[in-house]
Amino acid sequence: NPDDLYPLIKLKLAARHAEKQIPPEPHWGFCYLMLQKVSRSFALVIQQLPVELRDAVCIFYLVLRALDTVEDDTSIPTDVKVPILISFHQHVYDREWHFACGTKEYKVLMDQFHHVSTAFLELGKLYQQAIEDITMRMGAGMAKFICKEVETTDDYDEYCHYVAGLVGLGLSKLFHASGTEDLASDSLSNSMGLFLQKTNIIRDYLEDINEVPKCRMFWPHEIWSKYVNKLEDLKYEENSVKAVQCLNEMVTNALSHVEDCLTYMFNLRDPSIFRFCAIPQVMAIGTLAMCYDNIEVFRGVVKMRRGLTAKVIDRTKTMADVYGAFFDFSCMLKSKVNNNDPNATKTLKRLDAILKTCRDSG
Ligand code: RWZ
Repeated sequence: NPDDLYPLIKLKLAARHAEKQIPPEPHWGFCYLMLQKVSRSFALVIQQLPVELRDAVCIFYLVLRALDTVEDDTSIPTDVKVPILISFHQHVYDREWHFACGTKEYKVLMDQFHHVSTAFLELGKLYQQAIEDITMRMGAGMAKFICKEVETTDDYDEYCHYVAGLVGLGLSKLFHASGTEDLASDSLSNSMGLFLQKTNIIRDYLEDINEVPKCRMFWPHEIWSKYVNKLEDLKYEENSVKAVQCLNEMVTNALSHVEDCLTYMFNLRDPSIFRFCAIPQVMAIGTLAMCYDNIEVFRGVVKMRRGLTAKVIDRTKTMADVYGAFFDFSCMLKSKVNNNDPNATKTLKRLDAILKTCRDSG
């Protein structure tokens, strides 16, 4: 029983129930408790959304988290897994449906999935349709990539589209359904997800490569094969010059999405939706600035310091703040570019374009 495991979170939830921020029914209690457990940072930014939208985003997140738990569970044979991924969007409507997999808090989520279905069925029809549509497309995309390696940079963009770009498309639909926002274009919404996903993929190199039993890697062969013969060779000391050059090319690739992200955020109206979108984006550019030319990415996980994270959350309120932060982190990146780096020209070109956008608009 998750309620016994996390007394502190339970206390916090009780306080929020008392403030009428969470519906009192047990399925909603379970969903918000689960959200806290599986993603502290997401639970933090979701809190500022208007109530109706927040409930939809919470369920959207948990449904995708459950889908991801199925994809991630290496003990499920492919011939069992693929049909589940493909039909997952239908199970969301079925309070009786159940599939045991995953470990720890993800196992709890799967075992108690009926709470998520129950909450889903209480959402407005438009929210339900948006969540179903994205779940269907993400499940199909995950199934496609189970037996497919990330070979080219196009594959990389395609994989990131399924696991993150579609989240962007879905969120844009939920924002629009809530009434305050215009419907953003698919292309800009996709970029919002790709920028975050690519940043995570870069930052998590070591975590992913050391994963047992199965290490699924998302760095595209087309990029790393210019520097090493095997992806795991990047972590060995003797390859550190090549490793950092490869890392810098990955960062340069991620920077290609920044201008779309700035346009997307510029078009938002509601201040709470704006903050919900902007905080993770500012953290991402900050993370890229820390990772660039940093051999530590191959030695451990490079994370923004707690204090810097708190600063970002506190100081990301308006578009001017976002331009300011992207400007500062791009300057920091620019100062780290070494003329000997094989992609220096391309990196500087992308950074200068971002700096110009921030200067002209901010
Ligand atoms: C705000 C328009 C949050 C777009 C992408 C941002 C995050 C990285 C993590 C879109 C369930 C979320 C955990 C799907 C598996 N992508 N992706 C706008 C955005 C879902 C789990 C987390 C993936 C994963």
